Amino acid sequence: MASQLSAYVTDTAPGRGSLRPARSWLHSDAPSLSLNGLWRFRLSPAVPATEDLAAEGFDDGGWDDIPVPSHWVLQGDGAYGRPIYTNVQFPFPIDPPHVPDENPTGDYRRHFDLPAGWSEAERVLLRFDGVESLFKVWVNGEEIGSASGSRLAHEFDVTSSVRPGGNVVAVRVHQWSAASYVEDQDQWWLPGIFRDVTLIARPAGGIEDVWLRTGFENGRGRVETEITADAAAFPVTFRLPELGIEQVWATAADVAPLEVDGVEPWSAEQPRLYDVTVSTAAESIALRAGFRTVEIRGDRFLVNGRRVVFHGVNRHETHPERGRVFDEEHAREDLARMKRFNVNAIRTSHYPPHPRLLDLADELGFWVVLECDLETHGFDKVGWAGNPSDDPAWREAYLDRIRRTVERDKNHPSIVMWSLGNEAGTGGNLAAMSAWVHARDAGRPVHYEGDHAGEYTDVYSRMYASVLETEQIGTDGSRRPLMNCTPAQGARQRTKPFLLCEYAHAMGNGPGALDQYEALVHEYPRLHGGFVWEWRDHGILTTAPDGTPYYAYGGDFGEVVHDGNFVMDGMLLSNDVPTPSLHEFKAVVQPVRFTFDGDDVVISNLRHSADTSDLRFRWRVEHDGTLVESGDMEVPVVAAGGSARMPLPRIPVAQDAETWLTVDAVSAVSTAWAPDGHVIATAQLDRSARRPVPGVRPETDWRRSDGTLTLGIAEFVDGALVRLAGRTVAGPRLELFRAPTDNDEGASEEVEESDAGIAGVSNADLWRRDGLDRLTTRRLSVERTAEALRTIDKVSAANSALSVTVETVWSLVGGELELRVEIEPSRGWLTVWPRIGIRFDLPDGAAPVDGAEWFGLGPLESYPDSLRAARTGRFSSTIGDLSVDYARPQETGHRSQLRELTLTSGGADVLRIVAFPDTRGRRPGFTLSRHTPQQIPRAGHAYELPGSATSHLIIDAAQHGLGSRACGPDVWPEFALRPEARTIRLRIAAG
Ligand code: IPT
Repeated sequence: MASQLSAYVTDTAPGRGSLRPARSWLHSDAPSLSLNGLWRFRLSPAVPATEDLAAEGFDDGGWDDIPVPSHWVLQGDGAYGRPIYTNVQFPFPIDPPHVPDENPTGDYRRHFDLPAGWSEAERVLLRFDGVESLFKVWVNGEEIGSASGSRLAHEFDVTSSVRPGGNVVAVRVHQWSAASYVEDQDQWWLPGIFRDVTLIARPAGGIEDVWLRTGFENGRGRVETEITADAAAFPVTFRLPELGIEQVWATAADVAPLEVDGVEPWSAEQPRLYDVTVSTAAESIALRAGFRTVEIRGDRFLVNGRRVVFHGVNRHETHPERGRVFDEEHAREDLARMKRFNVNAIRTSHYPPHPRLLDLADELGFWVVLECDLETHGFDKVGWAGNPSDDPAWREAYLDRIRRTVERDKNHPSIVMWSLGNEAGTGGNLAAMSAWVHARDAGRPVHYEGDHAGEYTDVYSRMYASVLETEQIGTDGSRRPLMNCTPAQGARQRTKPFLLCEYAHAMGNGPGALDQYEALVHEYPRLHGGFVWEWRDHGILTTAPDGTPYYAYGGDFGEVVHDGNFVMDGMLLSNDVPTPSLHEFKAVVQPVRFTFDGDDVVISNLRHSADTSDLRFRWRVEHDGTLVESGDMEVPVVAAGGSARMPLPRIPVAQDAETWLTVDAVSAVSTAWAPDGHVIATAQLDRSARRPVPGVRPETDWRRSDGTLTLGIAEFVDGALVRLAGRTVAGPRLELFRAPTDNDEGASEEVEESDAGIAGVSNADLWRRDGLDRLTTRRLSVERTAEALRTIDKVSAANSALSVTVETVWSLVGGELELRVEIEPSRGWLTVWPRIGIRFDLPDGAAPVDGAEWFGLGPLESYPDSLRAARTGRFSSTIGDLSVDYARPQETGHRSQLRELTLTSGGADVLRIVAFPDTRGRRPGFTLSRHTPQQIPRAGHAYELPGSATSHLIIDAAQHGLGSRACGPDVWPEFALRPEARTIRLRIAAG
């Protein structure tokens, strides 16, 4: 018995028993019965020796109740084990196709009544839309069959096992199986029956399957209908009521393509759908047809004859409480949010989502790359030895997976490409999958990134290619061979459309350089954009020992092997809050662009096919961030790909303030995803009159001093600032450290472009090596004049001969307090620096500093390589809202290009700071936080940060860029901060 069990758990055969062939997930009027709900449940830590659950009269009274669909590790508060997160690593020994005896096994049982009238059904099917990872089914004690393919649908024929009245169904689910070797996606392992279970009555004379293959060419629609039904099911009627089409096909031989006049095409921008029914006397199927033709012409990927640019995201199915259990309302809101942030494409990484998601994608409008449930990444560890992708024993399993993928979702106009899977090496089984797709669906190309040499796929795809490499792919030059390709293979790849199936790793604070990638897409038409990795963090809501709720990542559930917070790499936090990177993405890919040219603005419509008739254009003028005038701009309708040159409104220019014009393109109509007035694109124009920066007053009569004095609102003791405007203050002290971002901690080999990093060593390690997080100070001198105080410090770290000289000059200038700090590194610093700043500590007195108002870039944080979402204006925020709750605490909150800052307490002004640009016009940024850069990295989660009674203000002359090195390229050289001399100059006044 035991050996039989283990054979079944480790068999690579995808299913056995009365499994039906894959077919579309259809909306039919044939009767069905949802078996979702409470089931009886028992978890065993290993595969039980018996199949006692199967017996009809088995007493499951001692079992628990569990909801279906769900993952058992997310139920019962730990009673059924905990989630495991690994990226590439297998959480079990690499011993394919075997899995350990310690194989958590969930037994499920439930009763159901066969609805009256079902005895007339020709067939009764039992459908599972998703079970992780291998399961076996019994009905009324009879073994029905087994299947694997966690994110794929399986239908069993249970006709001869069901009976009128009461029935019992039993399911045994194993967490691990041979299938786990080909389901090694970077995500939580979440076992259980996690999608719907449905009993389906199939009527005699029903429609087994239908496929509407639609096209749109030369202004005409076309639909080719493929019907799978018995001959006796005919006649079949095709109806498209909106266009008055009703076509009856008497026999299967009569089924013919229909040419449809007067249709509007489907696109991600204008997702025009037509209701269709396909019916026999016994059954009617409702479909929503979208007319579009997908085509590759040369190195162009076209839909309806026009080039598509993917402004896409990788979307996993993940929810902080439900895991991969689908929630339609949440998914719809998530997709609506994508639309609001200018996302136009989804790659379903790395498996088919719940089938309803594709209905939503059709309806809301996305270009979808639908990916098969396949990844064998863990074989990388053993040099891909034994990789199932090239092992004939696995061929049928691979083919079964792609058939189930394509057949289930083939009716969706949103799907414009099939993807064989992710990170599964390469091999004959992938080529066989591709051949199967080509034979089955000539209407959509095949994608698989791992086909580096382009032997069996239709598009060229890469992940995390640097900006330089991406540019090289766009050109025809063969100066540098393409990665993993011989020159000939590279030449072949360049004949195909290119896309980045993953880029811009959005882990923690970052990524940078989104705008650089976007610029390439418009320069090189072969480049078709890509899919940011990834849409959202996968945090699981749990509680800290003290009861504080938080979003868990790898290691938080005591996993034996795990990959930490690598699962927190989305543009959306686990609690649905968009991070600044999503705002940056929205700004970078905005489909309408503005170019200012003299007194004109050129408005370009970069959309695929929609004109601008759904938009209106607004403008406003601000003086130092205060609104002075606004209006609407009359813009003629601009066709897709076209542009219009419009005169700018008259701009009142202030002499004593900055003058900025802002133009917005906003929706003029409300849509399924945003109300009218929703901003889709923005640009700003600086029309400020030049104003000189006051010169530095030279001081000459410096004399040594004990440094205890008062200068206006500033009080000093022994050369150290102790109070400002009566409030206790410490500082300024040199701050070169930032709490390392996940990108700063990245140690990829890709550093050649930044020329400051070391391959395989993270910048954060170099900073810690150099002691940037533990700087100490030696005061060299304290001097004063009648109205000024000067200190000179040498700042350096233990066991380092490198240093920075800091000259600090406080002075009264016309009664106003001015601070000038000259920062000058010694020779010999080799790495980049995270920041060049000065820090003030403001301990909480009776009225703690708890907010800021500023004129500068905002409203969100920005960094040198992520500035596009930031605009110049006047903003305010509480101290808490200045920081982003990244899953692992790290650098956050930097606001660039500061002009004026007011620190507030309970809404009242406390200190006002004016920041001057330096002599090269560079402006500082600021950060106001409850924690220092040294405290933040000691916490693995926000709840671990100590309570703080101090506010810390850092004024940075400069910050290092963000880059994408957590998984991809380092910071682009232009935005990398090298040690250099800098000046910070501030005027400070009481609030
Ligand atoms: C890439 C994976 O395809 C994706 O699933 C995810 O793990 C991502 O990395 C990192 O978050 S593969 C990697 C080798 C680039």
